[in-house]
Amino acid sequence: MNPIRRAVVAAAAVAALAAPLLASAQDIKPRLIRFGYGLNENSNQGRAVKFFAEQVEKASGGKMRVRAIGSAALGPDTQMQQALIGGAQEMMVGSTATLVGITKEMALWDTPFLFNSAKEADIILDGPIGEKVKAKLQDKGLVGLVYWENGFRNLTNSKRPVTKLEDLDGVKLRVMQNNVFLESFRSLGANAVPMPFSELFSALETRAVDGQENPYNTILSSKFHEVQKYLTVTNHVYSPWIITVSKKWWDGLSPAEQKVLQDAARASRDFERRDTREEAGRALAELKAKGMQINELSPAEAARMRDRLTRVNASIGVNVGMDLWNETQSALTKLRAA
Ligand code: TK8
Repeated sequence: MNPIRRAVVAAAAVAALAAPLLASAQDIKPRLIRFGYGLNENSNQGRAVKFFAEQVEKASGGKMRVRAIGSAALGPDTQMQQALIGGAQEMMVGSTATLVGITKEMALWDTPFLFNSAKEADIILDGPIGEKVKAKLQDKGLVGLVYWENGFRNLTNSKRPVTKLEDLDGVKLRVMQNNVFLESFRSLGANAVPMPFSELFSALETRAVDGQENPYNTILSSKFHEVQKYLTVTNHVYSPWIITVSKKWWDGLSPAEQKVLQDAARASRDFERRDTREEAGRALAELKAKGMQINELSPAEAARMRDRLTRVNASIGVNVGMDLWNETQSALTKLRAA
C-alpha cells in the first residue's frame, strides 16, 4: 500500500470508530430534568436520587442535568404524577401504591404478605410480571423505568403497644391513598385515614392521627420517632418505589438520551437497594436508641393479623385481573419450590 493510500485507510478507520460516538454526542441535547420525590434529602430515597443525577450528568457529558427536588416540594405523589402526565415535570420517584388510581394493576404490589423476602421481590419486580405492570403506565401518559425498594412496612403509633389485634381498635391510622390499604387496616379494626405522606408528620405531631406504617428507614429519616412512641414489627407488606417519566417529554428524547436515563435508572436501582438494606437493620437499632418502644408479635397474634389482612386478597385479584394474579401466584410458588 502506498503511503497516501495507507493514510486514507487509516483516516477512514479513525472516522468509523469515532462516528458512533459523535452521533450519540450530537443526539444528546442540553436538558433540564425536574426530578421530584417525597422524602427528605437525608434518606435512602434522597441519596439514590442524588446518585441517579450524578450518573445522568456523567453519561451525558454534563448536558443532561437533573434538578432533584425532595420533601414533596413539588407536591405529593399524586400531584407530581399529574404534572408528569401533563408534561409540566419530567421525572419523579414515588410509591407504586399512589399510582393505583391511574393504573389499577399497581395494586398487585399492595397485597399483604405477597413477598416473603426482598429477594423474592427483586425477582418478581425485575422479571416479566414487574415489566408487564410497569408497561401499563404507558397508556396513561407515564413511562416506568425501574422499581426501587421502599421496604417491608411496620406499624407505629402514639397510643399503646400493639401486641394483639384488639389493640388497634379505635386507633386512627394514616394509610396511603388507595383502597387496598384502606380495606386492609379497616379489616384489622383500625380507623384508617388516607392521607398524602407530605402531611403525615404534622398529623402525627398534632395527634390528628395516632399512627402510621412505613419501613424502618422512613420512620427514622422522617423523624417519626419524635412523635410516635410504639413500634410493632409486622412486616405486613413490601412496598416498592418506582421511577416514572413524563411520556410526553420522553417521546421527544432521542434514543441516546433515553438510554442515558435507562442506564442511570438501572444503576440507581442497584445502589438504592443496597443502601436501603444496609440501613434497615441499623435504623431499627437507632429507633430503639432514640426511645421507641419496640415489640414483636407472638406467633399466634401474627397469624391472626395475617389471616385478617389476607382477606383482601380476593378483591385484589379481581381488581388487578385474575390472569395477572394467577401468574404472580404461580411464579412465587415456583420460586419457593426451587
Ligand atoms: C414518600 C412515600 C412513602 C410511602 C408512604 O413519598 O406514603 O407512606 O411509604 O415512602 O412514597
